[in-house]
Amino acid sequence: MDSPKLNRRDFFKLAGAAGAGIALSSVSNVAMAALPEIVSSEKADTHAPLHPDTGRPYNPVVTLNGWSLPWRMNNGVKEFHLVAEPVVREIAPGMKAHLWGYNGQSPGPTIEVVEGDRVRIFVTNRLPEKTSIHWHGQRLPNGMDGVSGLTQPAIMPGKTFVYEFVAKRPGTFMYHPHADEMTQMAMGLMGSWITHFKDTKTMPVDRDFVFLLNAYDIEPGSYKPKTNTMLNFNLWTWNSRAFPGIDPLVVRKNDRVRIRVGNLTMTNHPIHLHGHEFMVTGTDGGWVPPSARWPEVTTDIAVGQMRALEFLADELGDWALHCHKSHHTMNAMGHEVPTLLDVKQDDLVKKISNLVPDYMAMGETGMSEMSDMAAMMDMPLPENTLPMMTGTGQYGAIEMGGMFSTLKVREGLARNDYKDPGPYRHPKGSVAREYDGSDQAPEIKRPQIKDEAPAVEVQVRKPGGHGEHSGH
Ligand SMILES: [Cu+2]
Repeated sequence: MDSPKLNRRDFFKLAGAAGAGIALSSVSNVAMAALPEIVSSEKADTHAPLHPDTGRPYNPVVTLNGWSLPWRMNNGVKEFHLVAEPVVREIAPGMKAHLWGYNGQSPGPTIEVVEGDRVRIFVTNRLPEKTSIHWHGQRLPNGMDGVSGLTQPAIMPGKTFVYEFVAKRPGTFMYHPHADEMTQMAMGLMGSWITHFKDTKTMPVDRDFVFLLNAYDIEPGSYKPKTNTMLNFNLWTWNSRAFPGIDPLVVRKNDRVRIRVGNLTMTNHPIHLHGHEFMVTGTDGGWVPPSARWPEVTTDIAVGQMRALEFLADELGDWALHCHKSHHTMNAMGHEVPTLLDVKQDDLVKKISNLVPDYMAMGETGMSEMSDMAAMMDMPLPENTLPMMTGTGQYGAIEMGGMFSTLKVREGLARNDYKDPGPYRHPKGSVAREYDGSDQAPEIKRPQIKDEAPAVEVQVRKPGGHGEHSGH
C-alpha cells in the first residue's frame, strides 16, 4: 500500500533530467491558481448546513460528522475542487486512523447541486498511487463515469483531472474511486452527492441528514486499515465515525425528517429506528412514488445501495438508530474470543494472560461483565484502541460501539439548531423501573382448567421394523 511510487522529489528529479524542471512546476502552479480554491476541513464534527449563496436555491442537507463542499460559479457552471490525499480521521475520541480521503477528511465533503446544474469537478491526486472518481448512480456521458482504464486514463499522482456533466436526476448519490478500488475504498476514499429537486417545494422536509456506511480493519494499537480484508472488518462506522463518536441526529418535534444512507462497506446493514415508523422514499434509482411506499422500522441497505428514509418525528425522546447486526454495534476486539457463557473461568484469564498479553475473555454471564470488569480494574487497552462496548447514557453504560447513534426529538428547537440537547428528560413515571411492590400489581389470571376437558391422546410408536418413522 505504501510502496514507493513517484513522489514529489522523484518528479522534480525526472523533470530536471528532461531539462524543464522549473518551467514544468511553474506551469502547473499557474494552472493550479486558476482552479477553484481548495477548501478542506480538519474537524470530524457535524458542520452547519451550507446554505447556497449562488446558483439555484435549495434546502441543504446535514452531513453527519461531515460537511458540504463550497463551490464557485464560473459562467453558469458550478465548479468544485476535490483533492484525494492522506488524512487523519478521528474515529471516536481516543482513536485516530490514518486514512485516505478528500479535502482533509474521510469521507470527503458532500457535494450538493440542483437538478439541471452544469457541474465541473476538478480532481487533484495527492495520493501515492493513481486514482479516479466514479459518480455512483448518476446519468452522465460515458467518458465522465470515472472507471479508470475503461472510460478514462487513471489520474496519476500529482495530476489534476476535470469532470463535467449536467446533474440530470434528483436524488442521493455517492462518489468513490474506480482505480485500485479494494485499497482505496478500504482506506476511506468516498463521499456523498446530493442532487436537489429544482422545485424546492417537491417533497420538502424540515431536516435532511446524509451519511455513508463504511468499515475498516484496524488492528488494536495500530493506525492504518488492513486493505486486503474481505469481510472481517473490525470497525463499523458511519462517515468514518464509530459510536460514541457519531453525533446524534437532532430534530424538532413534528419535523418531517429525511435520512439518506449509502452503503460502501462489503456487507449489508439493516438500519433500525426506534419509536417511529418510516417510509423508504428513495432508492438508488430515484424517488419511490407515494403509492408504492410501505412502512418499515428497519430497512436493509445492501452493498453499493442508497436509501432515503422519511418520517414524522412526533415522539419526544432519545431514540436509538443503529445497524441491527449486533456485531456492527461493537468496536474492535473481542470477535475472535471464545464464547464463555456459563463457563466457570475463575483464574483462567490470569493464566492465559501470562501466555498471551492483552488477552480478554468473554464474560461468564455475557459481555457486560467484561466491560464492567474492564472499567473496574481500569484494564489498559492497547494504544489508539476503542473499547469494544462503550458509551454512557443518563442511566449507565449503553454498551454499544460502531454503527449506533440516537435520534433526539425535542420540542421548541430553532430551525437551524442541531446542537446536542443532552439527555432526554422523561416525564415523571414514564421510565421503566424496578418493581418494588408499591404499585398495584396487575392480577395474573391463570386459564381455568376444566375437569371435563378431554384428555389428549398420545400415541407412542415403537421405532423399528422397516423405516425409522418416529411418532412426532
Ligand atoms: Cu451493519
